[in-house]
Amino acid sequence: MTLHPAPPPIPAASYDWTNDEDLSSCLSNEGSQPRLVVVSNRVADLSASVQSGGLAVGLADAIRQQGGMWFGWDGKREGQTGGPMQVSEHGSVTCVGIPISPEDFTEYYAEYANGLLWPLFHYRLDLVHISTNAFEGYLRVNEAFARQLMPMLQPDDTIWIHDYHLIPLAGILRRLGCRQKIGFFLHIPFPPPELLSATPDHDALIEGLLAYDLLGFQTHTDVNNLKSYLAAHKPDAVVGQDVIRTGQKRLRVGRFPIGIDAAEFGKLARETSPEALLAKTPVETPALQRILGVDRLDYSKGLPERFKAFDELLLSHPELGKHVNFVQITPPSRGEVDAYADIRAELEQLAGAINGRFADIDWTPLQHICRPLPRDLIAPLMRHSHIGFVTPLRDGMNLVAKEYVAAQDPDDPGVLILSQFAGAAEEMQEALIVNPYDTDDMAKQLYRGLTMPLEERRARHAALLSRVTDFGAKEWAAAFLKELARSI
Ligand code: GDG
Repeated sequence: MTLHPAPPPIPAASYDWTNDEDLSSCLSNEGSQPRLVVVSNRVADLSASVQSGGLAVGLADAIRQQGGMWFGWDGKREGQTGGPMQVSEHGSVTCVGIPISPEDFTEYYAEYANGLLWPLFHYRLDLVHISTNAFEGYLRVNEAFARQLMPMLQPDDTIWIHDYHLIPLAGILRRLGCRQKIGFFLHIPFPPPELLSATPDHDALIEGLLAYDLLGFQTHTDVNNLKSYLAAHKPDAVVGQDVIRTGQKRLRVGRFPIGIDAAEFGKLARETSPEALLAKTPVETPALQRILGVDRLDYSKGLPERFKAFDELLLSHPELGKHVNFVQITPPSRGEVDAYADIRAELEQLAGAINGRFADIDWTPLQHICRPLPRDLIAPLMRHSHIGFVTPLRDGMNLVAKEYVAAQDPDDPGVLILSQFAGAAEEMQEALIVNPYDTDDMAKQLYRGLTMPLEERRARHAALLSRVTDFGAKEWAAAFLKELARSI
């Protein structure tokens, strides 16, 4: 059967590891591989069952399989930057947590990383706050990371730095004498040059990126945005398919779409029966068909638009009343940033209006659960939901889309509705692809998903599942590290 029309051609950009047939040879960690040192803003708690953040989930899957050291902020707010580190062992992974002072937390994390870089990189200039102090705090904390990491490094280590909090880190490490290979992976989108140049620090950020040996992005669009920036603002840079040269410096660049451990997630989803699931969750029983959203509370996730689309679905299809419900799980994040308090208030108002209009004594149309649920409940909940509703306004990748596919029963799968602006849409064209700003069309696609024939659901799901399974967390890490090893 024919599914969607063929996806639009993807512009040529960089080495595409998803076509690398030799990849399986570098998936094994046997032999004398260099030690992997992962650095991210925060070290995830590898023993926790609740990790509501894509970086923690994706990286935890990858580093557990590879082993090594994971270095980052200890997550507390009362320490002194540069103070004593906390070291803990989790199987083959050593976790090292460093403290950050409350002032540094505010300037580096709340004001610069999440008050400027996050909205800017998600194309939200309207939410960007510019402050010189914040940039200085950002550099200061990156310097503290570098100074505490340096003495722990071994000569043959491979260093893999993650995400927008730590862009300047490689440049500082080099200044302190670090000679090991250093790669960088950006988990969030990389914006077009017109947007990036809205921050006065854009030159410094780009110089920071150019100090790495390998830059990894989620999508072709992100890679091309970096190349467009260099073409517009750094005429001395020579930009090839996979290689950038500036002066004496040569680095590689590539697209490495992050994945999940699909087999593990699928197993987790199968382990709990629908009856046991209902006994354990705050989700109501009577809905015949469930629409499910799972997102950190964040304005980039398109939640108000999603609520409005559900409202339009109920308005345009009154016959669905009492036959469908929408469960949105939204653990709060970054409460110290104003925009996050605003989005929460807006959602509470919308949810109240929708339930006020449609609810009945035996039916709550929209359940908005504003707290994290354990992963072993999220997975079966996804399996027993008819629609995975994943409609960010902009997203680096979006692991929830992949988890929803991995959780389904292939004989009777649900339907994924996916935003065209999620990085995952580049690989997941058999989903129902929607414009997350177009609430009318999203309502129509919800109806289409709820009424889709079994044969079509199976065909779409089979295509999606094979891709999610073939290019998972392990392949993502292996591909990045293989490319980093090739860099000079
Ligand atoms: C960033 C980028 C990129 C969510 N709520 C709960 C919960 N989660 C889990 C999900 C999923 C993860 O958190 C969220 O990952 P996403 O990828 O969807 O989004 P971000 O947190 O914004 O992640 C993103 C990612 O990094 C990786 O590179 O894909 O684009 O923004 O795993 O299941 N988990 C539990 N309870 C919850 O309530 N246990």
